[in-house]
Amino acid sequence: MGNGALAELRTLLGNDSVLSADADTETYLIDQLRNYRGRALAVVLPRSTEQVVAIVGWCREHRVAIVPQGGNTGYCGGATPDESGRELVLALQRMNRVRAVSAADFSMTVEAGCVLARVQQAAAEAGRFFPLSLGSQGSCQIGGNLATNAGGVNVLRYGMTRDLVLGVEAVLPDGSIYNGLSALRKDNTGYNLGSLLIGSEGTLAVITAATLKLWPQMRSTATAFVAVTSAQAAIELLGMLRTQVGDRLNSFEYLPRSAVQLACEQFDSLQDPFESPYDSYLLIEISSAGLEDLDDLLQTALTSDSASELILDAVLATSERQRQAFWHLREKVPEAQRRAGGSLKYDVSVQVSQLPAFLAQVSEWVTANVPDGFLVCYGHAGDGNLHCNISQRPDAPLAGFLAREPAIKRRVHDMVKEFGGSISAEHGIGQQKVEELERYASPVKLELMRRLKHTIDPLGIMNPGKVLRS
Ligand code: FAD
Ligand code: 2HG
Ligand code: ZN
Repeated sequence: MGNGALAELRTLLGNDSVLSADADTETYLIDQLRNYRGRALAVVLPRSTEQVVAIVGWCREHRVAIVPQGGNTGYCGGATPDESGRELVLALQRMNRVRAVSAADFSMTVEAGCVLARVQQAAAEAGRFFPLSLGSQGSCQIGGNLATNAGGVNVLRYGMTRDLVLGVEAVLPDGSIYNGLSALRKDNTGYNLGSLLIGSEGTLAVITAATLKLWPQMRSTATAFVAVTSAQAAIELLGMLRTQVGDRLNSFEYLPRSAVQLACEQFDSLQDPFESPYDSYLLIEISSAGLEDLDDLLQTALTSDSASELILDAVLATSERQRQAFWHLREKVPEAQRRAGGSLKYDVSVQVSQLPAFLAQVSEWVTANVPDGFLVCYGHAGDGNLHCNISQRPDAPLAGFLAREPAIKRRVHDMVKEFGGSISAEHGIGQQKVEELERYASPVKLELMRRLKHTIDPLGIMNPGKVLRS
């Protein structure tokens, strides 16, 4: 690649939109977990869909691969270029306009580079609610959320990102613009192409904008931190609550003692809600668009005779401050794990009813086979999604712990398979799980995925080596 080609790109986009000096590109070339580091020809920062079209045209002409990047908070290395130095990182941060909010349609259209927290805020300013909520919402972008089909803490009620999207605008590898932006609630005119792009992790197109579904703003909320007798009790309580509070149940998060203890040890600002330690905790939240006494509803549900048998202790948040404290305790767990040393991460799901048996089996296996680590298996229990993570013991050497990763991964993923679960519940495949997908997905699914990829991206310029082997 000669300097002339890069100069052409600068002419197309303007000098300040093409970064190539090491000091300017550094943060784009490494993932947030610091598992992947790549090199790139340059990082480009388009301001409009038309500029994305120009970049894709340039890439086709020069046979340069594109790595789309949002907030770079992904867990699987999907936004990190390879080590060749020949790929182009296309970062969407400057495409951050809220194009329209329609309170009447309960919809909004936003550019891909809008940070998720900004999307939530714009919806709230219009008296509406956008329910996608993740620990990374201050940095991840809506385009990245679509590209990974992100989950988070409200999936139980509202679904994954795919369920929150009405339409997508994207630039395809041939340079054409697919404009599926629309606030229509019903549209059965052929294949749902937007849905195909959601979850495609930058391997089929650059998502440039999306029309999102909005909901009424919540006016009543109740939040409880609950200690339960076991994971089995947690799932029984989930069933009871769903029948008693119905669709008001947003979040049902599971935390084992190891997660609560780790978070409290690593952050002085965090406090254990209880005086005595318990083995298993839940963070439960219900909300309603109406004015209702939800504290009373939740309290009644948690103190019924059948619920009392499952619950050891419970605290209802009596203020917004206490509610935030419960949520901080939950959302600081990933960072606490990072601060505490090495950790191995497995984002898996099983059917909700199988979660206790799965957890028991993983726990037993880790205790018996990973003496230098301990299980910190927490997450979105209401969706059957556990972050089945293993932290390094403080006195264990890091290198030895990490060296065991391939064997640990194989056993954890085999267990997931035996339970009929998924080896990637919400974080995607990226470059991290390409071989795992090949191993566990059905040949029919893989072949269809390869054919779709080849049809849409015959030159293989969209994020090669991610999701599927290039
Ligand atoms: P990036 O990391 O930049 O990119 C992710 C993938 O999407 C890459 O393959 C990239 O090429 C592609 N991509 C990005 N933008 C575009 C675009 N516009 N067009 C095409 N492709 C694109 N995830 C969850 O699902 N649930 C959680 O609860 C959750 N909690 C988290 C908590 C923390 C503290 C952190 C650090 C991460 C968490 N994540 C969670 C993971 C991550 O935030 C999500 O995967 C998020 O959706 C990634 O968005 P991003 O903008 O950072 O994307
Ligand atoms: C969460 O639910 C995120 O907190 C991160 O998905 C999980 O760090 C992890 O393993
Ligand atoms: Zn999660």
